[in-house]
Amino acid sequence: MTQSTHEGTNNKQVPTGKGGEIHQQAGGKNPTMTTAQGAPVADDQNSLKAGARGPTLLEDQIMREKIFHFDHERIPERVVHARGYGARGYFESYDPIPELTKADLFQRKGEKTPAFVRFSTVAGNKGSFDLARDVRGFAVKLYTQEGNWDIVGNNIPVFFIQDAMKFPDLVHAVKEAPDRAFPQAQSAHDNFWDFISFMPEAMHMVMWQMSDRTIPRSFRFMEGFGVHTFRMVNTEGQSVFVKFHWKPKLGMQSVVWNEALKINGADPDFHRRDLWNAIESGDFPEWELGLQVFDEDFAEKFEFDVLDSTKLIPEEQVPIRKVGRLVLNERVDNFFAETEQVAFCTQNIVPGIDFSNDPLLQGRNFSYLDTQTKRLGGPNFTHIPVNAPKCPFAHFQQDGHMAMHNPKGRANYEPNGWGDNGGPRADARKGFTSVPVEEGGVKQRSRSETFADHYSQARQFYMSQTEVEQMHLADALIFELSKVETPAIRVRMVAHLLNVDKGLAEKVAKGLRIPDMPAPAEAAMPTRDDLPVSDALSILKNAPGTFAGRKIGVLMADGSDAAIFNALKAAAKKEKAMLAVIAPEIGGVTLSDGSVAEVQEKIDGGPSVLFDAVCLLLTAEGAEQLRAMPPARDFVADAFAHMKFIGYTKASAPLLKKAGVDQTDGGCVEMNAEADAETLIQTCRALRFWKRVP
Ligand code: HDE
Repeated sequence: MTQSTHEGTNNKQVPTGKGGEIHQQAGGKNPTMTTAQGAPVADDQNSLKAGARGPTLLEDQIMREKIFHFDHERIPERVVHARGYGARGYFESYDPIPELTKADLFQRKGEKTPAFVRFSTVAGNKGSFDLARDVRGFAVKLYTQEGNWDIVGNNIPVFFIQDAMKFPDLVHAVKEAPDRAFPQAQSAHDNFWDFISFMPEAMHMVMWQMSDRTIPRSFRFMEGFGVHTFRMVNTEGQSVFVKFHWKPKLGMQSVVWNEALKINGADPDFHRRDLWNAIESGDFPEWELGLQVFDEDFAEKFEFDVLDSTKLIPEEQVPIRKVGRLVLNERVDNFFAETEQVAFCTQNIVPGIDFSNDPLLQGRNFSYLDTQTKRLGGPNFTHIPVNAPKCPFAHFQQDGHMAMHNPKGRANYEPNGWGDNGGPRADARKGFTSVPVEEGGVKQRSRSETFADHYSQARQFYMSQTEVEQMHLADALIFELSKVETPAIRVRMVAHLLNVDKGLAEKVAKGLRIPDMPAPAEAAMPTRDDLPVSDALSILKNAPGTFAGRKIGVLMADGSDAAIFNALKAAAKKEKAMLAVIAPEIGGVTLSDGSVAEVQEKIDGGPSVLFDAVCLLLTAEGAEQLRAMPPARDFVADAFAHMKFIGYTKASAPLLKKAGVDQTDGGCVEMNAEADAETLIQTCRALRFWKRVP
């Protein structure tokens, strides 16, 4: 029998053979280096040779072991969501819901359940850049007292396809083309749009994908969704349907596309660095868990099929009930041990939670277990600390590659007659039972007719966006389709857009210079025009009204005003925002009072795209010095073009002018005195000065 309590997620302890007892890995500051077998090493610099200039000897067991291990360091990257970043934390229940579910983590107010979260992009390889226009994975592992529950979600509440059978095609289409192995980490290419143009069911997701949701400012500022309809069941056996939502405490925020392109060059690790730094500085990212709960009656009445993952239920129709919060408060000790080896499986549910018949979910329940076996090398990936439950577990599974928890005693089967030594027994009262739904039907390969409306919610999403967001969405489509080399694909996409919104289709057609408007794509059902606007679908309509968690970049040079700088630092701190100094050299700037301010970025490496707002705190000499530097001009020009709030001293005018900002506007705050620091930070609460949009 394998029975254990979990030993924690850090990997400092390694098991040895005899009896499975644990020996500490050598600790201390500078322990004697050993081989993997524990033999002390005398020389780690030179291999064993026959003479100083002679051939290296095969006998050198130490070098052979070292290189052998290095040769085997890589494991296959995830087939999708390869690039990701994880952190530890906890879920805290603050509104127990025993009436809805018997899931143990929801029973007691204030109880904390350990969690591991991994955010990811989908299409790019492990080494790709963070600001790809892409869906973000939002996968949460909750180590409950009744087993691990994985909510393997995305930052978008719907998906491209309705049936898991199409997933390999979707992924093949979006990833690099097999012949040329490019483009990397992007959907702006022929294969992707060719596939999509034949998949009307993808149009709702395409609206989300082309919106600013796919270029989040950071993981901390995005929502998460379980996507599928799940079930919850209480101790009485009563069951309801549920959809899971994660709502970021700091509100949502995205970058603009031109910014994203530049961030990828300036800091390809922008998102992972942001998460690492936030946790390191004690500014722990936080989300609330919201539930949309509904019953069979609602499911019957709802305009769309709740089993169709290309549809959502507007929050206005089924309001969200917040039941707890997720806090990320610990970085991993080792990226590979935890973030790379964490194995999320949609099949990991606990008593009180159950699946629905969503065909996408059903397919995923096979895929995740299967893929972990390949990726992590065998069936024992649950023995890896990050994947092991933190509650007691007991079963008769045994052996296999790298088995760490091995049976003790004689019993490894049941039923057995070994009494108290006979090991675990199933418990019908406590154990997982499926909701006893009656199912039946003719075996068939088909798509339910209730899945047939492909355009109505796409339209509802588009109509629910602000004017700025609609413009971004149209621009994104034009950008992506401009990268498509085959004109017929562009035309097919415009034909679909005609079923979403005529105005949108016309804008895109104009942006692509399509001379003749095609006929609308053939639709299984006409687009509904009566779905009400849902404000919850917009980012900008839900502006957080705070600059907390954001970062202001202050451009300075020798002589910059010390009093204003100190006031700005204080105002940012009060707002719980961050501040970075950018200067011509990294070694510091001497301020007006002779003090020296630390510099975080040299101007070449700290473009304004890395900050949410900027301030030009310059004297006339400083402005003159920076005016001559192209990166300083880009710093200002980009901040202005990206609708950022800009603080500036009057003396900065020559730099502003050189950067093409002839006229300041309502998004620019003049910095004459200390009090202006507070004004600037308060102004930044609006995050962008959208009125500047041309
Ligand atoms: Fe995934 N998906 N997926 N997916 N997915 C994987 O599992 C798959 C889908 C999602 O940080 C893989 O461990 C199929 C929807 C996330 O480790 C793989 C289908 C949603 C992650 C897989 C879907 C997701 C994955 C690749 C269609 C949002 C990263 C590596 C039926 C609800 C988890 C791995 C992490 C990863 C299969 C569709 C989210 C191959 C077959 C819908 C967040 O198993």
